[in-house]
Amino acid sequence: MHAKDYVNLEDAYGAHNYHPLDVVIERGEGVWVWDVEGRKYLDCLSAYSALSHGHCHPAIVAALVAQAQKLTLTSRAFRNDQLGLFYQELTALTGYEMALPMNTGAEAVETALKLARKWGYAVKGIPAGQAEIITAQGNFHGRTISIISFSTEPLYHDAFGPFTPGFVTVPYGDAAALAAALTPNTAAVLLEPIQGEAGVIVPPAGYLRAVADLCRRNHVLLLIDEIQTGLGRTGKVLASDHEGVRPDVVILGKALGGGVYPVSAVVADRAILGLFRPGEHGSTFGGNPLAAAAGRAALRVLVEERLVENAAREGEYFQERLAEIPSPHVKEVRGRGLLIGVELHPQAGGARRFCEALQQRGILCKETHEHVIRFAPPLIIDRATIDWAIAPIQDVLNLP
Ligand code: IF1
Repeated sequence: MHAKDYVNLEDAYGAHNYHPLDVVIERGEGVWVWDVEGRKYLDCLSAYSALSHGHCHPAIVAALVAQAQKLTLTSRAFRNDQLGLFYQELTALTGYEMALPMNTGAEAVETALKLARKWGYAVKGIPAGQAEIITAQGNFHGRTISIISFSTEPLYHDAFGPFTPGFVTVPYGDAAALAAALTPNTAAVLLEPIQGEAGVIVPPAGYLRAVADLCRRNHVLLLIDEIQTGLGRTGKVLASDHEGVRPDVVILGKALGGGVYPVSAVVADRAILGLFRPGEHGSTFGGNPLAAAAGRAALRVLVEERLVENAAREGEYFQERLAEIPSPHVKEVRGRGLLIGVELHPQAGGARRFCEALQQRGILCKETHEHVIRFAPPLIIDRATIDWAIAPIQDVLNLP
């Protein structure tokens, strides 16, 4: 079969809820993928940061295969020999006392929202059913009905009412606006430390610190969604670390599964995560032995291969090289570590055509919010590969 045959199959039988590039990938190894016609590409999307360890990392695949040949699933009705070790290693790396495992990022976000509401009623004393959670304009936290209820993106939101109440939205990056939105019924604030989908929006220096101080002074939980920014992506274990902020609750996903399995989790201290009682929350696959083994391998590789440090060093270099490229189309190069956005002027006609041109030159990127090209390669990327990529990127950024 040729690429077109695979495209036709997907278009004939699959829901059209995406508009993918017509590249049909057959194999991945490290930062590289190959399509069904043997063409090689540098993956600069990393499955939206789920592939921070690179494609088919040998140690992670080996851990997955070994576990898959022993025990894959028990449900949480029984215990297994991987979950406790995964908890211990995840809480040690992130510096929290407890963890709750789920599968997708959205499930972990929903878990954090339920936890915040329960804390609001049980600890803060908010009247039943009146808990408010403050979120930011431009947020992206997943696709469930409750999460899109507070999305400010019409495409994600408008067709899916009625919406879940109890959410207040404020401008991102504006601590004063957030302070003004606080009420005695505010249970929590939910933020991304950098807004990924909104176009790699880095908030003003001091914003997260100011929000953390506001939360502490007003007895409000700070929930930080590190699903895309966490686990080394921005050059720190957690993006919140750039501002010395220790959120009350951290939400993880994507790279936590090492690129081989859906693994997400919520981490927090006992005073908060200890509030869940048996039966109040759960998931068929959450914390399964295969997920826990994949998660353990992902954390082990992150530390042993010093991916956080590599993301800091190579991310700074990549961003500098991108910023040096002369181009009539580029408005701004921004980001942290290996989460980089190149914003184009509206006159450039949208980032999609540049991503298609990059594909022709062996680089796979994804546009975000029409005018931004996101560069987020696996954290294992080396200097020589970045140097190789600059010439085709410069060529594309100088298309008419
Ligand atoms: C899509 C982008 C979108 C996330 C943050 C939670 C989730 C995500 C900060 C939910 C997921 C993915 C979802 C995928 C495209 C991608 C994405 F931001 F990464 F670019 F959509 F905004 N918090 N982001 O980024 O995690 O349930 O997907 O495991 O839905 O199109 P999930």
